[in-house]
Amino acid sequence: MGTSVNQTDTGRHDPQCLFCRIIAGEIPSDRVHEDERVIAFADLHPQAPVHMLVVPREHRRDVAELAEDPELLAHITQVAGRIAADRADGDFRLVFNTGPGAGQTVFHVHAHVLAGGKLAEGEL
Ligand code: D5M
Repeated sequence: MGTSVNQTDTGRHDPQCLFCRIIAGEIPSDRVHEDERVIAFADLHPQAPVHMLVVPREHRRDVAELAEDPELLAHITQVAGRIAADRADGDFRLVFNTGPGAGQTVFHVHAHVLAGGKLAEGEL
């Protein structure tokens, strides 16, 4: 109902969301992969030699919400593996910060793909 352009509630696109704006091409990013369901781009503050974010095109808040679409979640893990194989030795760490207490700062779900060296344990 209504004509609001803010479609957060539909789970599709939020014009206020940083990653929705990157997906729409309104904010530049260093894209390394894109397909019908996800895009992947370089993290602005890399924590590893290879640090990419895999982001579904549809706006969903976090991985708990993403779990409603297991195929999409599986697709994200496959894209992450391909990035690690193409850009590093195939080993990778996949991190979904979920909630402010866990360090999530952008509330459009994204998988951090960290690869390209011996990864230290600790905070992302
Ligand atoms: O991760 C959010 C991540 O998003 C954090 O590692 C920085 C990154 N970031 C923020 N702005 C940009 C832009 N414009 N391009 C690329 N990467 C960006 P979180 O898990 O939510 O803390």
